[in-house]
Amino acid sequence: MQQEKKNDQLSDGEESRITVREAVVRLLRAFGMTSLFGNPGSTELPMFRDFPDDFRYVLGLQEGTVVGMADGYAQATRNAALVNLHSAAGVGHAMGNIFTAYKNRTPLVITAGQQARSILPYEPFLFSAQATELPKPYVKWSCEPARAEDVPAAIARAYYIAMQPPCGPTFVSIPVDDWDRLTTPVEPRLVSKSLRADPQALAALGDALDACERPVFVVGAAVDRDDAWDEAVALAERHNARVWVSPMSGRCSFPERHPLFAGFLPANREAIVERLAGHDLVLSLGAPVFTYHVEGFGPHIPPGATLYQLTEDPDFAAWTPVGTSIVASLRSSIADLLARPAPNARPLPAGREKPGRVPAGERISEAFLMQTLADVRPADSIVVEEAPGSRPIMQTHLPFDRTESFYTCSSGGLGHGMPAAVGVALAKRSQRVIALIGDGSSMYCNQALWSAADLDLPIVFVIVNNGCYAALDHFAGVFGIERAVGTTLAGIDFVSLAKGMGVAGMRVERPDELAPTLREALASSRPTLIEVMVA
Ligand SMILES: Cc1ncc(C[n+]2csc(CCOP(=O)(O)OP(=O)(O)O)c2C)c(N)n1
Repeated sequence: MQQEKKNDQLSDGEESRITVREAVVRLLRAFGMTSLFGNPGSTELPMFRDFPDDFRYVLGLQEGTVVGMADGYAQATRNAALVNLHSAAGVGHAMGNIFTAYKNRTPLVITAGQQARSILPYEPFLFSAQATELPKPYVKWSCEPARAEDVPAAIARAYYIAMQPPCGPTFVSIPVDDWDRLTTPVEPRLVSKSLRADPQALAALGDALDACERPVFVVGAAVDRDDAWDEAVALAERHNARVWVSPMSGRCSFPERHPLFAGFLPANREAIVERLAGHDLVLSLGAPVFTYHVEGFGPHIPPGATLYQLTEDPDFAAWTPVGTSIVASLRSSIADLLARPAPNARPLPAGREKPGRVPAGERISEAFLMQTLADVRPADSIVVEEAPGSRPIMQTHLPFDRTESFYTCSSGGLGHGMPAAVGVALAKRSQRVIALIGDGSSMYCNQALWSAADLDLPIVFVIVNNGCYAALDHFAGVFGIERAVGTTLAGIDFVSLAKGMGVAGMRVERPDELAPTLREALASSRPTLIEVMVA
């Protein structure tokens, strides 16, 4: 009797049943996720048995590269990107860039293959034990649905969670036999994302801003990510506040040639307090307070200053050690602050000192390289950077002053920049993308070169070849180490490497060759790698 009832229920809506694959394809289409970044294996093949004509498979030749490309694409399109990885080993390879996507707050829906449900008890070849645990804690949500029928609903949930600020990667492990099972379609829904600030808390911040005498702002990646660039500039101008960039910010969130721009905060507690000294109010916009790279002691902000933090990230708010945190969307909160009556005018504070012109010299210096890039790059070009030792020099000589013009990883995990440049270029076909990469960093996910050639993306890869891990040699001093081991990497021929991957390669050794070579590469319709031998 009970069995009969169950069968009746199962037949309910039978006529509307479709395969799990079809239900997932419909959802992905509705979410605008028709580019699939992947590297396939046997456990993933049935996912796209009949690959839809309106979908694009973006092949990466190693899973770190796959996730890095998806990260760049998601950031540049402001929508979650879809990733498909091979069961356990593929997820393992991807882990470094999953960590980075988590720190970048990049929305990704990551699917991974799993062995067929019926053979899971027998430890089958290529299966993933505890599949949902493997990417933790660097995914916001992880699931292997209990039934094949539940896969589409899991994909929908993964998408909404990935897109909810703070955005980030989510993970769905899918047994290979699920795709041909029948299920009922899942309708896409509107899940609103904006977090409006508590009006009382925001009014208190507004009052404090109006009443203070020497305000300073610290901007983080979330300003650019939340499309709050214009609002942040307007708020700084209204209060004549100096503006620093938070340590290790992954995006450019304030025009670096603006008279109020002060510079980049180092990831060091005492040095931050020193830079912010003399201000009576510190307003952190879309940034952690603060990201430290070295041990430090004493206060986190200068004595006498009050800190306010406006962040979309409840976790940032929770671990911030001092002051008042308001969890809310950046753009709407800053707009609300701008809607208040204008405060009394304050004097314009001193801006950042302009760097002098760098002479060409006998050999190419990193400063000369950055200056030349600033001279020749198109105004609307985008730079994706992963050149750790060169970064302070870039910050001095290669300024950015537009929204969505600069990307780097917020995690410090190398292997993001090269593939992220491919993802950004795929999303922004009308703009030039320059990947500025250290020689050491370029070796972590250099399969990205092949993808750039495969996708015919005219990216200019600039390899800063100093023959070593300079950042580590510098950092050794923090620990009182005179000579670090394992930091020399001479003997790599980057031009041959590029050519082997289908990318044009050129080497530049003389300062006078630099600008013409960069111009030629920027004019090319194909990807080019320029190996710059720096002193
Ligand atoms: C995945 C990963 N492995 C190792 C490191 C440690 N690390 C930090 S900087 C660096 C050197 C990078 O070398 P390169 O790209 O040549 O830049 P340079 O330091 O010479 O400017 C290394 C190995 C890291 N950050 N991430």
